[in-house]
Amino acid sequence: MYGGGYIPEEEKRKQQHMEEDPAKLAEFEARIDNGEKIEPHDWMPAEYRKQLIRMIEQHAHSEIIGSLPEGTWITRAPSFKRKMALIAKVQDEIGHGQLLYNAAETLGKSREQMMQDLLTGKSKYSNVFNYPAKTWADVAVIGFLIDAAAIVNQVANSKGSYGPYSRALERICYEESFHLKQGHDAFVALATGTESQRAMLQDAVNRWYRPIIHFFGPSDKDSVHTGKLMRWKVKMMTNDAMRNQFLSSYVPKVWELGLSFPDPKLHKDDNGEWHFSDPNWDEFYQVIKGNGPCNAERLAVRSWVETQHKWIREALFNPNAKYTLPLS
Ligand code: BYC
Repeated sequence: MYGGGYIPEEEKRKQQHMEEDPAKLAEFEARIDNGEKIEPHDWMPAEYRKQLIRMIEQHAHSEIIGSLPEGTWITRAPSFKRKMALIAKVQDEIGHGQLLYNAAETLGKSREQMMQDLLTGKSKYSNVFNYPAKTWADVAVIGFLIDAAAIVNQVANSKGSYGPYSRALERICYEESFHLKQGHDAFVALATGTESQRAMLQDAVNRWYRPIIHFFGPSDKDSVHTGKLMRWKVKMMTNDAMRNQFLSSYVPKVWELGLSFPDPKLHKDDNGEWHFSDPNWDEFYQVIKGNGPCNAERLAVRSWVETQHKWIREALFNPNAKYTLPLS
């Protein structure tokens, strides 16, 4: 349903051979215009395949790297209830990575290659996970505002044309809605707590504001892929439209709690469009190139896990392995 199979080499060659065929391309685009889903064995242009692999792979990496900032707070959660919720959430995020790697694999790139490209820095993942989670309030901001931003993006992408990606996202969005509730609950608890809890939360909101603005990608005029991706319904909203939807839904909720954003220019005009100060796109490009505050640490952790668990993968994939049957 979500994927989980490779396209045979012969099939891939056949598809690549046919992709120059204008009649095939017209037929493909007519299916997209018609709102049909494209499935792994259907003909698709090589560029559509390439773009999907890029985006789904980045998304999968974001889920597993994204679990690290919150994951470091499991042992330090302020109560048993919060600890249980956080464990479940982090586990869900890893599951999302699993679903998305499956979906990307249906397009012909192996999981081993994807992991390799993550570790060597060839593949990107979301900018936001390269910032530190310094206090418990950061966990509340991630769970509320980053998950909210992710939902805006993922609900839009789930309506897209590639079957395995859109089905995986539908399921992911159900789970993300729970994450958002737990993030909101933790956020409200701090916002309505003691003076020092409110100050801790305000500090976290101040630090995450810019990375969240960056989360939706460069402004439409600087976006490289949006045009093509929207034509083929891989992306269903532009970066600016998603950012605007997020700001409309969530800025008022933060303001209602008496908190602020560190941007005097942040406001909505009469046409419903949000305006904000220049969010320093140089910082964004530095972070996604690997030069953010935590990029090296995130990849070092992932790399350590990959090495530590090598023996498990080898054991699982060893065709000569003898398995011990359970005794009862
Ligand atoms: N971070 O042409 P553009 C989660 C790159 S995890 C890094 O506009 P596009 C969660 C972009 O890749 C959910 N890079 O790109 C998990 C491109 O570079 P390349 C994460 C970014 O694809 C755990 C260049 O900038 N969500 O929620 O049209 C705990 C030009 O951009 C970013 C996804 O992954 C970024 N933020 O649109 C809690 C969603 N933005 O590849 C929560 C899937 C842009 O040419 N992805 N770049 O070298 C998408 O929907 C789209 O790829 C984007 C960007 C809207 C992000």
